[in-house]
Amino acid sequence: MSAPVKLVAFAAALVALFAVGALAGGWVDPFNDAGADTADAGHGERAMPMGADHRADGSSAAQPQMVRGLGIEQDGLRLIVENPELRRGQVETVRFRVVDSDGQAVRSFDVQHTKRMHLIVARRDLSGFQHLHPTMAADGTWSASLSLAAPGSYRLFADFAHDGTVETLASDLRVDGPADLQPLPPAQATAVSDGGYQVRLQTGGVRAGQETDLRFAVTRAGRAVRPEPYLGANGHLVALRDGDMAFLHVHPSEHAGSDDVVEFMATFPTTGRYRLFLQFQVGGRVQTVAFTQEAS
Ligand SMILES: [Cu+2]
Repeated sequence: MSAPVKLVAFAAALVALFAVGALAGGWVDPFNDAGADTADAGHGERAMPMGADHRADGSSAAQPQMVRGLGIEQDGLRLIVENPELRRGQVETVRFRVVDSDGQAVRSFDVQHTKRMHLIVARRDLSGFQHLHPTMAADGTWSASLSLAAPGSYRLFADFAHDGTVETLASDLRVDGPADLQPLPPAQATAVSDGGYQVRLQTGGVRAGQETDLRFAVTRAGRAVRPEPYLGANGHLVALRDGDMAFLHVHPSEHAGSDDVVEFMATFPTTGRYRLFLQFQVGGRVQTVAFTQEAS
């Protein structure tokens, strides 16, 4: 072996050792091409494109985010609502877009629960829940018809997945006028949906920070009702925290669909009160029913 070839081999061995060490230490920087400039490895500027490192970091983190929807920005994505002032009782078109860190409208969204965008609206007192599926124009602007019957401050949640990461961004909507704000209803095991179905919530007591099984049984006139498929499951659940409207991560239970019970898993991050909005479909019509849930 000539001297230069030996040197190259030595350098390559060093690079390999470095890579093994980095892997063993659980630290891998995919943007630092170790072969390109070994003298500089680990020093100087390292280009870390916004968002690109998120999944690598997120998957090694202890937990997926337990709450989302507390702000207009997350992971370099920002929600812009074009017309946050709506007139009371009027059917209006609410328009919004999601922009990246360069201010460019995002136009590629992943399908999540059969849709590319889920739009959730609720008043600050956790009343007036709506769940809509807006349509996107070619320029990335989403629009949906929305009517808010009562004055007050509302939260608009854009719930979507982009590049494999689920995001919930939220911004305020306002309807001018004297708001008749409602206290949060007390926790009760049964509630009636807007279409007259009786729903019973079964939990074995909810402890903050522990994953909880939420089982909903639907009946009509005393007979069990099996909901139809809705958004790729047998029901859809949104859970909002009283106080800051944090949007909880909820997912259907693994044994969902095994019987007439609509079942979800959720972790309530803190003690306090939450409002659960369950939607299910019967006879082609979506039913909405709400529960107050306390976590201790
Ligand atoms: Cu939806």
